[in-house]
Amino acid sequence: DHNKLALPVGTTLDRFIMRKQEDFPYATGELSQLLRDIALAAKIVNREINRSGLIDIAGAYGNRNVQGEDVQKLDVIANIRFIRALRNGGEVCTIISEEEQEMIQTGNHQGKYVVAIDPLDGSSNIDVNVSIGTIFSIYRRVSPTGSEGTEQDCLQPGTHQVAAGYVIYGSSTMLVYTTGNGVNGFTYEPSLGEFFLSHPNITIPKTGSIYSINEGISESFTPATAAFVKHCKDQNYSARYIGSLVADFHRNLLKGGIYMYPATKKSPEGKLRLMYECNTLAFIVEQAGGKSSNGQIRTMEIEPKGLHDRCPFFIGSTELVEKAEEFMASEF
Ligand code: AHM
Ligand code: MG
Repeated sequence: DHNKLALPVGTTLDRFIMRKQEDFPYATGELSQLLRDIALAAKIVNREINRSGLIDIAGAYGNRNVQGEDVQKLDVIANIRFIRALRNGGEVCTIISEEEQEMIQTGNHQGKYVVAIDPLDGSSNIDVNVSIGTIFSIYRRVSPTGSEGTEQDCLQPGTHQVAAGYVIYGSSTMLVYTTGNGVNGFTYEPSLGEFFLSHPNITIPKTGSIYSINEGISESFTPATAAFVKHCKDQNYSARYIGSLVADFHRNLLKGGIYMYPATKKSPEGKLRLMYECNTLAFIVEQAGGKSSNGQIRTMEIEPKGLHDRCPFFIGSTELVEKAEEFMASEF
């Protein structure tokens, strides 16, 4: 059965998506098309990011470039690029974006999918040449096709995701995604304009010795969070915190570790967003053999109430997340 054979390193993303589709005999190819649309937008955004230092495109919103046009921030540009790609691709009826308060209707009433996206996460890192990322989740709409997507289509729990992924614009650009059948990573070769399979079947180590949390705000940690961080130090774990979620997650995924953005006094629900940050990475980490929760409830089982809900976030190697949950149990 050739479909079940692992595809070799070096397979292009397009070919990989095509071959994976063959594993589902009745697949119509719409999800495959949608993944290709996202990959194309990622290439465009990657190009803009790489040029940002040169053409001052990263200037403050409202600046003017040499042509006298308004210069837009990269997160605004990324938002425009991804929305355009999803609208033109035709498979998506509705988009949730970190950049926009309301649902975005694409006008594709036949589109069967809903996408939740943070087009460019870690924007405070752009100006200082630190890795940034795009984070996306794909859901099947629940309302019938033929009209706009509804709030019900958008507010589905993470367990309903059909695909999830991120792009990391780092020392190299990578796209990592899952359709619920393991996690695969593709590295971008800019001179060829292609993503190539470089990290087949990613699995996260069962445990690790890295903890990632913003300790600058430790004064506002709850006692349980503070106790768990103390535990990490007692174990002599390394502290690693870039402040760019995708980059911090990606490192811990490959090396093992735990990333935390807990509830704080200032933000009792934490900082990160359920729909296009936490659920996305939760699906990926579980597919890689790891774990994600709010300290008690599995992230993907949290019922979303609003498009931009936040939740406390503990994600990474299974043993470390379970240890964190033991500490957090005193708070629930
Ligand atoms: P952003 O969406 O405004 O870019 O913020 C999200 C970022 C994440 O990338 C990162 O994990 C987190 O905020 C860092 O927050 P903090 O600076 O509070 O540690
Ligand atoms: Mg963000």
